[in-house]
Amino acid sequence: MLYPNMRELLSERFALDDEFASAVIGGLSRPQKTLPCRFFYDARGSELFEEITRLPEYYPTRTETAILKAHALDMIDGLPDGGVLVEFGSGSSLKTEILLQQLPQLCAYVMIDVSQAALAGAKQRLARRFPALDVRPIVGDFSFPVGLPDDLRARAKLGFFPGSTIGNLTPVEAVHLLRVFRTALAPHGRLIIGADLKKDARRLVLAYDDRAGVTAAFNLNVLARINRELGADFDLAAFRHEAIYNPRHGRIEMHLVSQAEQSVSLRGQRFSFQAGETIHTENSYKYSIDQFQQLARSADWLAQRVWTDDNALFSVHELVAG
Ligand code: AVJ
Repeated sequence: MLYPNMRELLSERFALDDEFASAVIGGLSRPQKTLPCRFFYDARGSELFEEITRLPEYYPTRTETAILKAHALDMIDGLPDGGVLVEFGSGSSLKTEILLQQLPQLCAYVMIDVSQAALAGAKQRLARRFPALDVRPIVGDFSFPVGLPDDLRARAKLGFFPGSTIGNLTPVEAVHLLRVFRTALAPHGRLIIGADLKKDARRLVLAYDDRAGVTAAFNLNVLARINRELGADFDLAAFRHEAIYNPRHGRIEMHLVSQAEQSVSLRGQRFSFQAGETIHTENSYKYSIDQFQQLARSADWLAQRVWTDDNALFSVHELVAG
């Protein structure tokens, strides 16, 4: 069957360009300039993110991986033999292997990602490691309702959404996404989802403003991408990375701060910056366990078990469709 999704249908280069261009122009036209954080992940940006996950200051990836390793058996005990594991935004599927190791009777692993290349690479690696596993890649944006393959639709399903990617969304958007997942996993779906925990603001800021400057390079890279792909003339040296904790919203915000009064041209339009004006490039919401369980309830999920590390840095939640 055909999986209806925008990116597959619009995979012509010009159409993707158009989506990128209109999002950038729209974002830079607002009073508080913004850029959607999904545009960080071009080839260079994905490389820089991989580097971030290995930084001493960036605790989420290694902490979540340790939680998954310690509790994988518990996490998958709700999935009967012949069930389906569905991962939203699977990327390289590295964390998934921790669960797959414990799932010998799995019927299929459905991996959904916008990157055809990432899916192909992951499929190859999984074929070697788990030769009996039925791997079903779906190229698509997981934030649109995803139709699962017909033959798997009636199977028991366990969703997997690690990485605290949910934190990039506002709470309203997060509730919407959790509803989309509930529909994709229906009936009787379960979801294992990672969420970064609230903690000391200094520790949070350091995780997003590392000493080696990798996160700064990651943030600035989006301007290089706009220059290259949309022909803009951002002077990268005239912008500075900034990460702040916004306690009112309970989120880390990343900004690019204009170091001088300047203007940038893009597709025949000029965008002016005052000295000190920022482009807001990312939010990363932090939830206490209670807050996250409440968010899940707002999307008609029942919060069941939750696993954390000894230092209460990160949480992995089990949600069951209510
Ligand atoms: C991929 C969304 C989990 O918010 O921590 C890391 C992205 N940005 N450093 C996060 C990110 C800057 C990351 N997520």
